[in-house]
Amino acid sequence: MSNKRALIIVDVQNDFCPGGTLAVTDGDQVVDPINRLVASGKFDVVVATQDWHPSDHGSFASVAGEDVGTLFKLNGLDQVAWPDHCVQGSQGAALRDDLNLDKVNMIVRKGLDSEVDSYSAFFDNGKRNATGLEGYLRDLDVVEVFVTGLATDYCVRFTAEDSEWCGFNTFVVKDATRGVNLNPGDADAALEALAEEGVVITTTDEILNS
Ligand code: VGL
Ligand code: ZN
Repeated sequence: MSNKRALIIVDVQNDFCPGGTLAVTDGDQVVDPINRLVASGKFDVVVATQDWHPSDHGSFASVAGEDVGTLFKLNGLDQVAWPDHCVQGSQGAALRDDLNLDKVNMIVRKGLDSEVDSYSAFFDNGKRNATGLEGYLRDLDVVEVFVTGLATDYCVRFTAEDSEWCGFNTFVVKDATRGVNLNPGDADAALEALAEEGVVITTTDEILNS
């Protein structure tokens, strides 16, 4: 069985880029390295994810009656109150149109259940439901998973942690991610935590030159 490699492009959506409702600083800067990775031919499988919320999603500050950025409990789970973002079918939820989607094999939509947030491409935040991505990658004999996209401190982090938990050899491509940084340093702290958990932090150049 060969060591297949998957590239996961997390939530490179308009709302997480400058001009969006939950804009990540320089979020659009991940597109170029991701396109270079896609074009490199070094990945057997390419998966893109979309945060895909109903307009009454429980993580929205407007729905929860909380101020944006505050921490509250959503069905027993810690939850940050976010601005409305990535509402199903909206322009904000669309993938960036400069992202090269030609080689994308599968698109995972997550966060559809109003009652629970879903940062990871694999499971919701309570690990109650799976998206099917784990089985999809296993069926294709994927061994290595490379995670890119937005945001380092939320969906990239949770996706990488779950990938590692599923037993895939997991990498985060640092320069192909950007963080929300609700608190200064959150993105760097996320990368440090991931490294301690066994995720390899790498760069686009390192991959392209290997
Ligand atoms: C994300 C906050 C809320 C992300 C999604 O893609 O990192 N962050 N929903
Ligand atoms: Zn969301």
